[in-house]
Amino acid sequence: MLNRTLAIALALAVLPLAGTASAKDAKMDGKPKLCKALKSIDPDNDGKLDLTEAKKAAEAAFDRINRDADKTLERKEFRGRVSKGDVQTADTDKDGTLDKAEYTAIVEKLFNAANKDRDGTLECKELKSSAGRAMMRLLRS
Ligand SMILES: [Ca+2]
Ligand SMILES: [Ca+2]
Ligand SMILES: [Ca+2]
Repeated sequence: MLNRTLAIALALAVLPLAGTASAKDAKMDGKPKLCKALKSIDPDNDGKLDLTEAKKAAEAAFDRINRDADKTLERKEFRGRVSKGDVQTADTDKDGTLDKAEYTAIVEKLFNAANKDRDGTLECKELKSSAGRAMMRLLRS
């Protein structure tokens, strides 16, 4: 009698474990893997970043790092974030500062450089390329 009770108890203990295992398997497929870099700037959470999202993040970053709240980023505001070459190319009025249009133009350029498969979006792998990482630096707050 005691053995039979024990057997039932064991069976009951094992059952939920089996259920958990199959639920875990079902979770494996589905959404594309999200990378950490993407999480904060991908509002629709689809695992990829399109140019509209990148530009929006760039404009938000511009406002946050533009500490004196004028219309431009001075060198001390964009220092360490934008490479010297990118500043030279983007600073079309050659005043040594970047306005919002110039800042987002750099983001667009780096976006296109990183988007190797030309599908309109950046996936995690592309974000990890050197152009992708350079772009992410401009989107960070
Ligand atoms: Ca400024
Ligand atoms: Ca300028
Ligand atoms: Ca892509």
